Amino acid sequence: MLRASVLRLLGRAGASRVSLLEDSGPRHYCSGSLRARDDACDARAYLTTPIFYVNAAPHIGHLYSALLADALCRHRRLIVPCAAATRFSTGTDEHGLKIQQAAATAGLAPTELCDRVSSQFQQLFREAGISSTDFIRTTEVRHQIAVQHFWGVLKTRGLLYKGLYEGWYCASDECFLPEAKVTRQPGSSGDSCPVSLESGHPVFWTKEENYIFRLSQFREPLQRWLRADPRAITPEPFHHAVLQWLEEELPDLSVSRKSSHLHWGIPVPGDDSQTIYVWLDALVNYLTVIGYPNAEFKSWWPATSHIIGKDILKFHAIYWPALLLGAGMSPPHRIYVHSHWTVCGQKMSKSLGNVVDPRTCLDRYTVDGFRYFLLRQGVPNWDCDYYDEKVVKLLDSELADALGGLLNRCTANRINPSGTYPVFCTTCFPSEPGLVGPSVRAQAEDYALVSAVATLPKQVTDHYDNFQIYKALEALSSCVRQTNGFVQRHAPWKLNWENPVDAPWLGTVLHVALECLRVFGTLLQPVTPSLADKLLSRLGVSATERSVGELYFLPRFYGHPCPFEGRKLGPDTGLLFPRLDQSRAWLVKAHRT
Ligand code: ME8
Repeated sequence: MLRASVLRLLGRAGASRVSLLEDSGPRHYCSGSLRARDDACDARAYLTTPIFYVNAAPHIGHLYSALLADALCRHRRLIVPCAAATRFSTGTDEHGLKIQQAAATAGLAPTELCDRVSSQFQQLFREAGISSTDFIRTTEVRHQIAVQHFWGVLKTRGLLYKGLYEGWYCASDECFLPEAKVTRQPGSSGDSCPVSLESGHPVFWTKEENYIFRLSQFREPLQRWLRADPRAITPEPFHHAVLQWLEEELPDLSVSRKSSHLHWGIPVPGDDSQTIYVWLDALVNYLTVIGYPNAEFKSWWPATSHIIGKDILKFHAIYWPALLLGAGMSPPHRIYVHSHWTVCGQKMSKSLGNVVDPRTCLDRYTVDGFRYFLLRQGVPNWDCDYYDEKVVKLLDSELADALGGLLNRCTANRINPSGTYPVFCTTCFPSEPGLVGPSVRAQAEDYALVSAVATLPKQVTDHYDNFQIYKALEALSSCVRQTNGFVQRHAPWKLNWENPVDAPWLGTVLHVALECLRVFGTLLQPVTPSLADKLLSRLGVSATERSVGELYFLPRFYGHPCPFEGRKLGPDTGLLFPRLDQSRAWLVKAHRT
């Protein structure tokens, strides 16, 4: 049996199955058993990031998209532990006028530029622990086959015609713009230059004969799709925005360019004088990865979730579903949309020279530290601002002090000399709140802590489901604070193992805190995989005991045996996360330069 809420998270396949999280047994049990691996393998989900342009090196915005997808994917794997059930693709978008021009400016052949920058993306994602199963480059032969096949299907279905296209084109955004979306800005020589109202990038007038897709036919089908599935585009404000766009007229879309202007792309089948529009080419990558046009792709489509930035919403929420419908296929299951990172209040751009290099950040803050920062601070609904001090402050307070400090308090030799998971005493901490007696030591706040941590896995899953990973981390961080409060309240360092009155309660306090840490470690795996591994290994939690299905928080409280009780802790491998503010020489230096 699988949890419906979880299946809903990332894929349509299997979504009708029964939920264990929702129908689990004891109230505080965060999960039931999740052992039906064959079933799990049937519940397929396919996650994608955008494929990134290779005109410039990756920045933190690209890494953020990949991290969101990675965290969703890793969280899903915690719940559906069958490796074959989840597919996760990323890649590079290598064709089009933008790349053709960037290569010319750099004095490189387009293939050289593509190889160089694509490998920078691959290296960054490897270093950042992005657990993708596929990396696609649109210059691969398999992709050309898929795009030309897809084109052929549209053609056969009568959805492409030749016509004269006249209008504005923005090479930076690779899109056509109506007059209403163009404004004027003073250029370098004082003359007025037409630019895109949305992106501010220059546009130029184009007039040529192209192939045109009958996009206008799809306005109503798109409206029906979105109205029938209010979560198709998540979070909701983006869903709403797309429906608003669909209120307006939807003109047909030019889907090819003259090869004499654009040679760097995939030729239109049977007409070498035209090159396929780069967005049609790019969007089909999602099908290429899963084997299209071979029938195998049907086992992953449409159980697909696209993770994208808000800048490319129109392409994914209007053009792509319309193209799919045109080709006789379903729209993707979900489109998860996030906003942008700005830097010190400004849009990140090469010309402003404020692009933040993600590899420097991974070096400075560690892979886990920077992953945690981006996912904890990034809010999909709004733009977020980046500056170095914010990273240091967050990581020092939440990872080094709160979480690392808590682990240290419960495992340090001085307080836990036997180096074990101590025994939980049901007399000191009875499952019934409000009991009084000479041995009862638990207080009302302690019951509140148990309840908060018991419900945390479900809360976290719900936040992932709603693409609000930062809220999952906020809830987790609040539970860490509560657990520190619990330890502080009972001051185990003032209790004595030698004293028969103190000892059962001392063991219980440590047991509860270690149980909380086990939940935190398990739930942090999608965000900070190495740190979570270090934490769980220190607690003596084996590799097979780390899925959400194996959590069983504080079973002794509910009258069940606890497999950890009395178990030796794992080896002490040093601080969980060393404070950063001690080693801030680079930060001070960075500000002086
Ligand atoms: O648009 N903050 O590629 P691209 C957060 N090739 N995320 C950001 C960001 C920022 N400041 N800047 C970029 C393309 N991103 C096309 C996509 S998909 C079939 C083709 C992220 O290199 C975000 O995900 O311009 C955004 O949508 C994407 O990078 C755009 O990357």
